[in-house]
Amino acid sequence: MYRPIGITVSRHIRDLQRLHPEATGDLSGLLNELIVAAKTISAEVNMAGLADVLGMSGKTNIQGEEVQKLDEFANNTIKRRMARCGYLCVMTSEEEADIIPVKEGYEGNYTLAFDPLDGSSNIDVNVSIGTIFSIHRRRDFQDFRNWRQTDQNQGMANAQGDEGDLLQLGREQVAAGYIIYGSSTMLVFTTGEGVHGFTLDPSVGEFYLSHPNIKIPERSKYFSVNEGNYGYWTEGMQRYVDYLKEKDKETSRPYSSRYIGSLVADFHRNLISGGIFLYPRDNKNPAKPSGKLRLLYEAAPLAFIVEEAGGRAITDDGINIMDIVPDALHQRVPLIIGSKNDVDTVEEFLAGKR
Ligand code: FDP
Repeated sequence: MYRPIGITVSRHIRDLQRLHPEATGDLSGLLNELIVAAKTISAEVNMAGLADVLGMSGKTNIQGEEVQKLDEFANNTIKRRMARCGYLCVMTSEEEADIIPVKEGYEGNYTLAFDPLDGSSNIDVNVSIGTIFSIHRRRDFQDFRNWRQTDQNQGMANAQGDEGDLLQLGREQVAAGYIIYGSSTMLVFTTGEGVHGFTLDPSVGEFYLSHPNIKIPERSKYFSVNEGNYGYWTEGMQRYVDYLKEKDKETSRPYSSRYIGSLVADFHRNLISGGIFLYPRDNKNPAKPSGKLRLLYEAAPLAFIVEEAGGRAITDDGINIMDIVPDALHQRVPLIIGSKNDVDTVEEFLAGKR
């Protein structure tokens, strides 16, 4: 069978590295290891109905949610592979209460925050789910690099990273991305040089560049929100969603509603076709006054991607997601993310200007 000669993701990563003559290759190595973990998870997800991997694991995670077997598999796959990859100093997972140390002797220059399998409630019903990741430099990046290049026996008492290395601004990310396990498996990521998408060819086990330099349309006609929560929203949010449903030819209203309930899948569709995703704060659950989605594992990495693609990500009080200083590993934030003009409009409603 004829196959076009595609650009593999590893070649693309090498090409990106060439743009930075000072690069050591560590970030490239880290991304490549993560991609191996993603392929392993993808293979397992594809077998979900056949192998005994559906259903609950019998455990509960830090969020108080029941852990599915596939969640646990994805978490362990990433954790075990990345703990010995040699490029990380500390990790955090949406599924674990505390920081995850790396294997002693394998400490490196970066940190990793990951949501191993986002959209877990969709696992058993064959709906797209995904893995999200966010990478920062350790805080003492330069000292650590110098130390490694010179005398390794002096100066750095502890090469392991700590919670402070993980609680950094979204704006400080050096890479972020997601793998969506959908009708095909796709990897979408940015290192701050545009957003690029790769599709997995399962017959050769390789990701090929299929969506170079993704740009999100400036204005869309789709909105994604769990409207079941309407009665719990602020008045500004209710008025905005009412506005989207009004008829007006000039602004292409009413918008169409598209909500999968799997953040990666909703985000991916909006990134490619245009759209706005909203998970605002609500007064349904007093224990979650800041909305549902997690800053480190969901909001910040997707905000980096959407900004690189020309879109915006804010909270429902107008704060840029990338500028929030995290105060806890599992911090939740209200999230409004998507096409630039749509985010501008909802911002006006929430600020009471409309
Ligand atoms: P899930 O609970 O299935 O894991 O953050 C988790 C998440 O899914 C997102 O992927 C999704 O966008 C959102 O929660 C769905 O929440 P609702 O069920 O409240 O709409």
